[in-house]
Amino acid sequence: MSDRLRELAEARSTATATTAPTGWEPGIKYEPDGRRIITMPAGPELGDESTWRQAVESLGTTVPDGYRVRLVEARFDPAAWQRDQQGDDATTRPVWRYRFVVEPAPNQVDVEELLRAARPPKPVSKPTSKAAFVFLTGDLQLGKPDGDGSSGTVERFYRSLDQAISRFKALRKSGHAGPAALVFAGDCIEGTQSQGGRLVARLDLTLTEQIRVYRRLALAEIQTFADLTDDVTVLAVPGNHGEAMRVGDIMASRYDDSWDVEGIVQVADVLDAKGHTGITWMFPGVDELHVTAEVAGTRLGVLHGHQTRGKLDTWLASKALNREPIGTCDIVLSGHYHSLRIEHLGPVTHMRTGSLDGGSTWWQHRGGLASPPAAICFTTESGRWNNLQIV
Ligand SMILES: [Mn+2]
Repeated sequence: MSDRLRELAEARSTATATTAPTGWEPGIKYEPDGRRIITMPAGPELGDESTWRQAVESLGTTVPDGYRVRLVEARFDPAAWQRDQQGDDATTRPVWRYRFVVEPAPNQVDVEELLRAARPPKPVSKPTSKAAFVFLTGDLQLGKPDGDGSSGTVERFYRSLDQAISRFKALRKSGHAGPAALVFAGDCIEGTQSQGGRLVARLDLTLTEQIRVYRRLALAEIQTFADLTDDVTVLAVPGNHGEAMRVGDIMASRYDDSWDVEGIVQVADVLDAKGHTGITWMFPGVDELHVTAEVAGTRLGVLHGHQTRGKLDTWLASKALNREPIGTCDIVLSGHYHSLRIEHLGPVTHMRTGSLDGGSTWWQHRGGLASPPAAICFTTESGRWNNLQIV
């Protein structure tokens, strides 16, 4: 690299083109929009992108923070007249001419960046308890502007996550928790499909921004727990707001075609690529809306809740009658209604998380009550639960 740099510096300081084709006169042109077009003097061939900046700066211009150097044109001249030093005879030799633009760098948000944010697994100490710590969040509706909007939602999520992590650390230390189950109960983004698409006029994040923020929040959560225990199960289900496509305000795709799930699948892919092969990922099957998993000997069922139309008990009874696994769960976890509920339905415990969004202006105008935000954590083993905390 230093050789390359020296070569570049020398070329800039000693070689001066005696003639330049029209339009290739060396110089810096300042554009009204802040960009600079830089036409380099003839010189040797430049290397990759890393050499462009030095080449441009050798002309005495600087590349400000947040700007990039982009190559816009290169031209090879096989027999240009060159004079190496003042007073020397000019000779012909092959040269390159380059034109660069110095311009604001776009905000690059891509999988590469996500991969850099993701870390390989760390060694963790052996758990002292078989009981699993469960952390349930839902209804972030990222992109929804109501109340303090998406920025408030992100603050609330991190506050709940921090409390959950502190709780998990304390329970682990005191021998009351080992594995972790992280549950995403749906409606994590506001989406663009609900309410006949009318909500797009109010969004404070675009659809891709909603998904990007969601997957980064999920990455922060899952990675933090994966740093603390080598036994992590992640469960995610579709909500109504996460539906990928509606036509005429009715779901027009498969039931599993959901951004609520896809956001977590993206995190799964990234963490897999980073070597986190020990995480168990539980997503609904084809055309399914709910998921079940056995965690520490407890049968957990997760659904968003919109499919029950407010009658979870009869919905579960039908599932039991139909001999579907969620009808025989010990604990059922849900969201959707934006208000906390913990209830016994016979032998089953139903825990419904509150929302983490900024409230609902629509609901309040209808005379609805605004419940406090909430996420839930508890421990479970062999069908029973303990250590419930609202965070
Ligand atoms: Mn919902």
